[in-house]
Formats: sequence, structure tokens, C-alpha cells
Amino acid sequence: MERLAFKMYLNEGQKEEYRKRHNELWPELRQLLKGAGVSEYSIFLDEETSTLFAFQKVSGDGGSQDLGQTEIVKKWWAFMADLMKTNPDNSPVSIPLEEVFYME
Ligand code: RM4
Repeated sequence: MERLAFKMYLNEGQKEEYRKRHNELWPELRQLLKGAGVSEYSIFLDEETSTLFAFQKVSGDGGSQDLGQTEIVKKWWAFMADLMKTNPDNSPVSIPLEEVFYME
């Protein structure tokens, strides 16, 4: 099981809508993520910079951001695009982060 983290960018003032949509995560997306080996997936917000910090454990050969070729993730990214900084294909701008400390 590996740990990975990345940052994304939320549009100003969209915290509550972002939280709401994730509280209502589509069951088929949850199932896809779990099936791809993603677990303990959390996202934190730094309101000062409107930066989202995502953490997840992965048991497969990739994480949530590597599932962009699936129809469900494409649909989810299009659904979320109005809240986030995105690439032309609606994928959220995602910057991998380096782990510099870990305590069991
Ligand atoms: C995030 C972003 C990620 C997705 C999670 C569920 O806002 O879209 O790519 O894995 O939601």
C-alpha cells in the first residue's frame, strides 16, 4: 500500500458547494475508486490560498487522478469543473506532492 498526495485549486468562495458535492459522492465513483485500490482518501482545504490538499492510500498502480480515461471520472470532472481550476479536458489541475515525513 502506497501513500500519495497532490494539490488542486478551488475557485474562491466554493468551499460549501465543494463539500456538498463530495458529501453526495456518486456511488459509482466511490465504487470505481475502491475498485482501483484507492482508500483513506481525504481532501483538505487551505482557505488562505484556496488550495486543496488530497491524500490517499493506493494499492494498485495509480491513484484517483490516473482514472481520467473512465467515463465516470470524465463525467465527474465535467460536473466539478465550475468549482475548480481545470485543464482544457475538465480534469482538475493536480500537482503531485512529495512526502517528506511519515510516522506509522
Ligand atoms: C475531486 C477531484 C478528484 C476526485 C475527487 C473524488 O474534487 O475531482 O479527481 O477523485 O473529487
